[in-house]
Amino acid sequence: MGKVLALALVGLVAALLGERLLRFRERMSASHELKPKRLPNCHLIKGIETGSEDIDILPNGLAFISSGLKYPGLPSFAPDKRGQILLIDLNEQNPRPVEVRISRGFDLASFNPHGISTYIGDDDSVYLFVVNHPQYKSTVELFKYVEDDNSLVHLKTIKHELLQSVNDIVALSPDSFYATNDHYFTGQYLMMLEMFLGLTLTNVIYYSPKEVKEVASGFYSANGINISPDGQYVYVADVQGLNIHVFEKHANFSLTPLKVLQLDTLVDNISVDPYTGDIWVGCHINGFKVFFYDPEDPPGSEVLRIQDILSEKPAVSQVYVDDGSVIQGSSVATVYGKKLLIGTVFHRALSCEL
Ligand SMILES: [Ca+2]
Ligand SMILES: [Ca+2]
Repeated sequence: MGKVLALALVGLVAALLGERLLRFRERMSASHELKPKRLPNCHLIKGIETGSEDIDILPNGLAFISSGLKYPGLPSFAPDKRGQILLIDLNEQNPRPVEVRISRGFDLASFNPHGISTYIGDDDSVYLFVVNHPQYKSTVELFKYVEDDNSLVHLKTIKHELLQSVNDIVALSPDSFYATNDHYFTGQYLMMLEMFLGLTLTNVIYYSPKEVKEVASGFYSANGINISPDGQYVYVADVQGLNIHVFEKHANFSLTPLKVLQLDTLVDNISVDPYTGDIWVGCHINGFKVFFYDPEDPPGSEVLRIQDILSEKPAVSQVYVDDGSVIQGSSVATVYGKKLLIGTVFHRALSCEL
């Protein structure tokens, strides 16, 4: 009798694990392949070889790029090299990225930048918010950009117990923002278990020096976040939910869920065209290929443009697809006029003409 019970128990556990594995493969789009879809005028940006996870472009065409992310479970081509913020001027014909100098006193050796967001103050000061993972922890670094000598003056490091595993941020003022947490747990093994089990414990946090609060929750893994040009709507990518959540923003910074746009790709960072309001996203076609990196069969890249997301029928167009032979693991896509920039978690960056 004991043997029968033990066998039944083993069978039950195996069935449960099998079911979880199946769901996990679905959330990672593990069998997903796409045919390449190229744009006519694209070139790899020289000097970016180890990631361009997030890109944010100022209205004058200066683009900040976070490069060199080290993240549990994800590949890195330069695991011992510190991260950096690069800048390119998109008004130039063939812009070359330059590293932005960071003011003294900031711990550059452990700099591990992830999501970024710019904010222009009333006096035209440019602020750069950077998600940082020194020693794999999460902080938000606030900088002021000084164009005259291409430097970032470090203003403060923000740490908070609600900001435990930050992926991306969107600035709301010179010292407040929304941030996404992509995991509830910290530490590589618990993070992987959380992903495998498909727990929906991640959230969006509002941070200001006076108040810190959760404003949205229930995501498998909240990732990119951005805001509509009129500041009324907030978009959040749930990378493992394969979707984008739209929220209405209120005066007290709370968020009300409006709708979810379901896609069949793993959406990473979200950019918003300041003139048209169109949403541009860098996506992972197949999450397994990103996490279980094989240089012989690398992850591809996909860029989507979403128009009229608030309407009954948003238009989703697939703008660019690569099988990984050109660019691997796209995490962001953003436009400046007719230029499209595609950034990646750990690989290169591509500039295309639309
Ligand atoms: Ca961002
Ligand atoms: Ca991201």
